[in-house]
Amino acid sequence: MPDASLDLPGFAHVYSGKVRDLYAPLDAASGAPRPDRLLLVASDRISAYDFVLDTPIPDKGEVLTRLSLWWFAQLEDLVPNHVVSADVPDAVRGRAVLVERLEMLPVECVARAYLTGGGLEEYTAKGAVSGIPLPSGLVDGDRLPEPVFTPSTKAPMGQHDEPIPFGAVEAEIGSALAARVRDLTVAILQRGNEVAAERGILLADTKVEFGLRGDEVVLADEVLTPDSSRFWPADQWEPGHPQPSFDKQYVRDWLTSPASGWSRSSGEAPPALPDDVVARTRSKYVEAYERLTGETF
Ligand code: PZK
Repeated sequence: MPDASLDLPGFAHVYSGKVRDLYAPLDAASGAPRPDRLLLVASDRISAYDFVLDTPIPDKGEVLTRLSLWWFAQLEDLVPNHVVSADVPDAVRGRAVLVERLEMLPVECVARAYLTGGGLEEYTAKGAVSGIPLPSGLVDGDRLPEPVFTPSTKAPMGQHDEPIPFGAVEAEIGSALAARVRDLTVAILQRGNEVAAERGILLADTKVEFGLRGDEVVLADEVLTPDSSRFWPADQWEPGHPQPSFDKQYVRDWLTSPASGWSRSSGEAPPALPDDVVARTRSKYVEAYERLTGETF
C-alpha cells in the first residue's frame, strides 16, 4: 500500500508509517543492510481524520522534505541533527534524506505555545496540561502564558499517542536526559515561532523526535513541517474556535461537506478527492514552504 512497493536498488525496506517510509542502504560489498544509516522517504500521501487518503497530493513529499532540511539548518546552533545527505536515488530525489541511524528515545516530544487539540482536551478536563496548571478561562487557540512541554507515548501505528507526565519521561530515560529533551523541544518551538513570526505565521505546537549518538542528543525525523506541527496564518488568528489548518483545511472541509457523501462517524474509508481540492491543497503546502523559507519551491 505505501511506497514500500517502491523498488529502490541498493536499499531494503525497513518500515512504513502513514505517509513516510524507511529504508536501509545495503552495503555494496556484502549486500547486508548498513547498521549506521537509514533512508527517510516522504511520500505524497496525506492523512485526514485518521485515514490515509487514496488521493496523493503532488509534490507534498518534496515540499515537506525541503522544509524539514531548511529548518534543520535554522536550528543547527541549538541542536545537532541526523542528516547525512540529500544525495539519494533518482526515484526519490527531492523527497528523501539519508540519515544517521540513532538509538531513538521512546518518547514523542511535544511543545505547545497555543492551546488546541489534545492540549485543549486535557486542559478542559483537568485545568492542566501534562501536569502543568494553567490559568482558568482559556479557550481554543489562546496563547499560553509560556510554552509547555507535553510529552506523549510513541503508540504503535493506528493507535493514538497518550499524553504522559514529565515524571514518566524521567522514569523512562532518566532525569538528566528528560530535562535535556524538554529544554530542546521548547527551544525548537521558540525558534520556530521567531522565524515564522517574520512571515506572518504562528506555530501553535510541534512534535519532535530525538535519538542518541553516544551520549549526545540528536534531532531526528522531520522537523517543523505541517505534518508535525500546527501552523496558523497570524492575520486570521482568533481564539474561541478551532483555527483553520494552513495545509489540510480544503481536504477537511470537503470531506465533511455534503459534496463528499462521506460521514466521519461511518467508519468507512473517505472517498477520493476532487481535482480542485488536490490542486488547492498542493498550493497551500507550497505556500507554507515559500512563506516560511522565503524561497521559491
Ligand atoms: C526512526 N522512525 C519514524 C520515520 C517511518 C518511520 N535517525 C534515525 N535512526 C533510527 N531510527 C529512526 C531515525 C529517524 N528519523 C524514525 N522510526 C525510526 C519513521 C519515517 C518513516 F516509516
